[in-house]
Amino acid sequence: MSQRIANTLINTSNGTTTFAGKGGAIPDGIGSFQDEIVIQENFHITEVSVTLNDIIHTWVGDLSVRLRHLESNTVVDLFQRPGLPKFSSSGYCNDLKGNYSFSDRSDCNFEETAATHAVIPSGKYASLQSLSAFSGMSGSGTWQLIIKDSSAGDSGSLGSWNLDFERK
Ligand SMILES: [Ca+2]
Repeated sequence: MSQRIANTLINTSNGTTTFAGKGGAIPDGIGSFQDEIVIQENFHITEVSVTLNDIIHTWVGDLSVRLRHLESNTVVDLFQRPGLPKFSSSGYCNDLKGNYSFSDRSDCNFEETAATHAVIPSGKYASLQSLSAFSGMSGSGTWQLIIKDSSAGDSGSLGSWNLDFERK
Protein backbone atom coordinates (compact mmCIF):
# COMPACT_ATOMS: atom_id res chain seq x y z
CA MET A 1 0.00 0.00 0.00
CA SER A 2 1.51 3.31 -1.02
CA GLN A 3 1.06 6.54 0.82
CA ARG A 4 1.40 9.98 -0.55
CA ILE A 5 0.80 13.55 0.41
CA ALA A 6 -2.35 14.89 -1.14
CA ASN A 7 -2.69 18.05 -3.14
CA THR A 8 -4.44 20.66 -1.11
CA LEU A 9 -6.75 23.14 -2.74
CA ILE A 10 -8.17 25.93 -0.69
CA ASN A 11 -11.36 27.45 -1.88
CA THR A 12 -11.41 30.83 -0.21
CA SER A 13 -14.85 31.74 -1.47
CA ASN A 14 -16.73 29.51 0.96
CA GLY A 15 -14.16 28.32 3.47
CA THR A 16 -14.13 24.73 2.27
CA THR A 17 -10.82 22.89 2.09
CA THR A 18 -10.61 20.28 -0.62
CA PHE A 19 -8.21 17.37 -0.84
CA ALA A 20 -7.90 15.34 -4.02
CA GLY A 21 -7.34 11.59 -4.36
CA LYS A 22 -6.54 9.38 -7.30
CA GLY A 23 -8.76 7.10 -9.31
CA GLY A 24 -8.20 3.81 -11.04
CA ALA A 25 -9.81 0.59 -12.17
CA ILE A 26 -12.26 -1.03 -9.74
CA PRO A 27 -11.36 -4.74 -9.50
CA ASP A 28 -14.28 -6.81 -10.78
CA GLY A 29 -15.73 -9.19 -8.23
CA ILE A 30 -12.56 -9.56 -6.18
CA GLY A 31 -10.71 -7.35 -3.72
CA SER A 32 -11.37 -3.62 -3.81
CA PHE A 33 -10.16 -0.30 -5.14
CA GLN A 34 -8.49 1.73 -2.42
CA ASP A 35 -6.89 5.13 -2.41
CA GLU A 36 -5.65 7.23 0.45
CA ILE A 37 -5.46 10.91 1.17
CA VAL A 38 -2.94 11.62 3.89
CA ILE A 39 -3.51 14.90 5.71
CA GLN A 40 -0.85 16.37 7.94
CA GLU A 41 -2.70 19.53 8.87
CA ASN A 42 -4.50 19.48 12.16
CA PHE A 43 -7.93 21.11 12.05
CA HIS A 44 -11.33 20.58 13.60
CA ILE A 45 -13.88 19.04 11.23
CA THR A 46 -17.36 20.48 11.29
CA GLU A 47 -18.54 18.71 8.14
CA VAL A 48 -17.19 16.32 5.49
CA SER A 49 -18.43 15.57 2.02
CA VAL A 50 -17.03 13.09 -0.50
CA THR A 51 -17.18 13.34 -4.28
CA LEU A 52 -16.55 10.51 -6.72
CA ASN A 53 -15.44 12.11 -10.00
CA ASP A 54 -15.89 10.42 -13.36
CA ILE A 55 -16.94 7.11 -11.90
CA ILE A 56 -18.18 4.72 -14.55
CA HIS A 57 -19.74 1.35 -13.81
CA THR A 58 -22.30 -0.80 -15.62
CA TRP A 59 -23.95 -2.39 -12.55
CA VAL A 60 -24.39 -0.18 -9.51
CA GLY A 61 -25.72 -3.12 -7.49
CA ASP A 62 -22.22 -4.62 -7.51
CA LEU A 63 -20.73 -1.75 -5.54
CA SER A 64 -20.18 -0.80 -1.93
CA VAL A 65 -18.38 2.49 -1.28
CA ARG A 66 -17.07 3.60 2.07
CA LEU A 67 -14.88 6.29 3.58
CA ARG A 68 -12.60 5.34 6.44
CA HIS A 69 -10.41 7.42 8.71
CA LEU A 70 -7.69 4.91 9.39
CA GLU A 71 -6.24 6.04 12.73
CA SER A 72 -9.63 6.29 14.45
CA ASN A 73 -11.09 3.38 12.45
CA THR A 74 -14.18 5.49 11.78
CA VAL A 75 -16.07 4.14 8.76
CA VAL A 76 -19.05 5.61 6.91
CA ASP A 77 -20.82 3.74 4.12
CA LEU A 78 -21.73 6.03 1.21
CA PHE A 79 -23.78 3.32 -0.44
CA GLN A 80 -23.92 -0.43 -0.24
CA ARG A 81 -25.04 -2.63 -3.15
CA PRO A 82 -28.19 -0.65 -4.06
CA GLY A 83 -31.21 -2.89 -4.61
CA LEU A 84 -29.84 -5.75 -2.59
CA PRO A 85 -31.53 -7.76 -1.18
CA LYS A 86 -35.03 -6.27 -1.56
CA PHE A 87 -34.92 -6.04 -5.38
CA SER A 88 -32.70 -9.02 -6.16
CA SER A 89 -29.52 -10.75 -5.04
CA SER A 90 -27.72 -8.85 -7.84
CA GLY A 91 -29.07 -5.42 -6.92
CA TYR A 92 -30.00 -2.77 -9.45
CA CYS A 93 -28.36 -3.10 -12.89
CA ASN A 94 -28.31 0.65 -13.60
CA ASP A 95 -25.14 2.50 -14.48
CA LEU A 96 -22.93 5.07 -12.84
CA LYS A 97 -21.54 7.66 -15.19
CA GLY A 98 -20.66 11.04 -13.78
CA ASN A 99 -19.79 12.87 -10.58
CA TYR A 100 -21.54 11.92 -7.35
CA SER A 101 -21.23 13.88 -4.11
CA PHE A 102 -22.27 12.55 -0.73
CA SER A 103 -23.06 14.92 2.09
CA ASP A 104 -25.38 15.31 5.04
CA ARG A 105 -26.71 18.47 3.37
CA SER A 106 -28.47 16.48 0.66
CA ASP A 107 -31.68 14.55 1.28
CA CYS A 108 -31.65 12.91 -2.16
CA ASN A 109 -31.81 9.16 -1.60
CA PHE A 110 -29.14 7.41 -3.66
CA GLU A 111 -30.73 3.96 -3.47
CA GLU A 112 -34.10 5.24 -4.73
CA THR A 113 -32.43 7.15 -7.56
CA ALA A 114 -30.36 4.08 -8.45
CA ALA A 115 -33.60 2.10 -8.77
CA THR A 116 -35.24 4.38 -11.29
CA HIS A 117 -32.56 5.71 -13.67
CA ALA A 118 -30.74 3.71 -16.36
CA VAL A 119 -27.84 6.10 -15.78
CA ILE A 120 -27.86 7.51 -12.28
CA PRO A 121 -27.69 11.30 -12.63
CA SER A 122 -24.66 13.21 -11.39
CA GLY A 123 -25.49 15.22 -8.31
CA LYS A 124 -25.55 15.51 -4.56
CA TYR A 125 -26.85 12.60 -2.52
CA ALA A 126 -27.27 11.63 1.11
CA SER A 127 -24.85 8.91 2.16
CA LEU A 128 -26.25 5.65 3.54
CA GLN A 129 -24.67 6.40 6.92
CA SER A 130 -24.31 9.94 8.22
CA LEU A 131 -20.97 11.65 7.58
CA SER A 132 -21.45 13.37 10.93
CA ALA A 133 -19.49 10.41 12.33
CA PHE A 134 -16.43 12.50 11.40
CA SER A 135 -17.67 15.78 12.86
CA GLY A 136 -15.57 17.01 15.76
CA MET A 137 -12.59 14.89 14.76
CA SER A 138 -9.26 16.26 13.61
CA GLY A 139 -8.77 16.19 9.86
CA SER A 140 -5.22 14.91 10.18
CA GLY A 141 -4.46 11.31 9.32
CA THR A 142 -5.14 8.82 6.58
CA TRP A 143 -8.44 8.95 4.74
CA GLN A 144 -9.22 5.84 2.76
CA LEU A 145 -11.77 5.48 -0.02
CA ILE A 146 -12.76 1.84 -0.49
CA ILE A 147 -14.82 0.70 -3.48
CA LYS A 148 -15.71 -2.95 -3.47
CA ASP A 149 -17.25 -4.72 -6.47
CA SER A 150 -18.77 -7.93 -5.15
CA SER A 151 -19.86 -9.64 -8.37
CA ALA A 152 -17.87 -10.51 -11.49
CA GLY A 153 -19.15 -9.56 -14.95
CA ASP A 154 -19.77 -5.82 -14.98
CA SER A 155 -16.94 -3.48 -14.12
CA GLY A 156 -15.85 0.12 -14.01
CA SER A 157 -13.41 2.75 -12.91
CA LEU A 158 -13.03 5.91 -10.87
CA GLY A 159 -11.50 9.09 -12.31
CA SER A 160 -10.59 10.77 -9.03
CA TRP A 161 -12.17 11.70 -5.71
CA ASN A 162 -12.36 14.68 -3.41
CA LEU A 163 -12.78 15.22 0.28
CA ASP A 164 -14.30 18.56 1.20
CA PHE A 165 -13.99 19.74 4.76
CA GLU A 166 -15.85 22.49 6.51
CA ARG A 167 -13.50 23.35 9.33
CA LYS A 168 -12.78 25.61 12.19
CA1 LIG B 1 -18.71 -6.44 -11.13
